[in-house]
Amino acid sequence: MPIAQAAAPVVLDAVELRILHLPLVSPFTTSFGTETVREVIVVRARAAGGDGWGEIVTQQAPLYSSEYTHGAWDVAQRFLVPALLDAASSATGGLAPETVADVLEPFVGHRMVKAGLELAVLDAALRAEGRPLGEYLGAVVDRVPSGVSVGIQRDPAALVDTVAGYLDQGYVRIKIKIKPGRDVADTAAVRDAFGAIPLQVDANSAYTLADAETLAELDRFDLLLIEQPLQEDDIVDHATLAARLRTPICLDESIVSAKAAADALALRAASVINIKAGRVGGYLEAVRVHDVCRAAGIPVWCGGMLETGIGRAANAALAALPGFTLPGDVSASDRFYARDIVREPIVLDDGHVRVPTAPGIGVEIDPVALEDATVARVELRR
Ligand code: SMG
Ligand code: MG
Repeated sequence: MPIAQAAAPVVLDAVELRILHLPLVSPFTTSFGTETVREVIVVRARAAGGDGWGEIVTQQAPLYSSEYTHGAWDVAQRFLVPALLDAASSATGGLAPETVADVLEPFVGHRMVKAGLELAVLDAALRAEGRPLGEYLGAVVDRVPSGVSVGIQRDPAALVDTVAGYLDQGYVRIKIKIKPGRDVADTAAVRDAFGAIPLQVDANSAYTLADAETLAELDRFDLLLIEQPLQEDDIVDHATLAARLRTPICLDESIVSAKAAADALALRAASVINIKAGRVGGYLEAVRVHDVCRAAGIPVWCGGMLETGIGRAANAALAALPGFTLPGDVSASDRFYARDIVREPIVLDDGHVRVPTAPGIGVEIDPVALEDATVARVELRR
């Protein structure tokens, strides 16, 4: 469903950007590398009716996608924030959150930056109106099932130990990262140790069609899905692979818009879609991806980008939409961080995460935690 009731326009006085460094509780290894500190940008929209918060989910290096933090930092200050401030001045009567994407549209790409800016404006608008983000986006449940994404470990035995810890905490679905040479044995170890738990794997683009035989070996594990086995642009190859595997293919990196989702479905390149607001340019485009998939009968789930409490709260709201029929990577704050930057860290309750009900994203920033994590700060005005 499209957004039922638009939000009121926001007049922006300034936009504050901060680069944060947040240490991870344990290293996170994927097919493209290991992270020990999350480098992320937090956005504060300083609006006449009060502040709004957003998060730009780029990583330190362009390994997951072409976006990266210092590129985001530059393009935001040089192009995107000035355009936003111009469009949202008192002279224009302010800017409705639903038109942020139109204002930023002339600038090609940089979707994670656009998503973070849009969320900050949306949060400011909804807080001023006293409306929770979940209600605004069309949430139909008050809590969402929580899955966890488990990085590649030293060996399959270490992976089994790590997964056991998350199952003890109550996570209802396990996703393990795989890469060539760390796929079949790792998956077999988890299946053997824990039986018929909901299990899926994520390759982060590490394979080519030449690996189809190896990937077909995963069929015997009855996985929920295999996520993004091939490169971002390999839509036709994904369709070829999908025809050869019994395991459903889910696309993550490839789905950068609702149009990309519609195209991938038309080509039968995927039968499940991972939705991340950052990757598609915002929560409003994420709702449109959801709508495309729901109309096509394609299940979706909410992906994660190691968000702080800001993005994590917003993801819980998004994951409460009716098409999100699979558990998402919407885990508790303490999955990644010893200390979150919000006053109400996201917690696990019986394997679920609560959809915030307070206005806007529904969490308050902890100013001391924010300040302690800040390594760079800039404020832009008209
Ligand atoms: O936030 O729980 C989370 C992370 C989930 O695995 C996760 N994200 O490809 O889906 C993915 C990755 C992208 C970030 S990897 C550094
Ligand atoms: Mg992924």
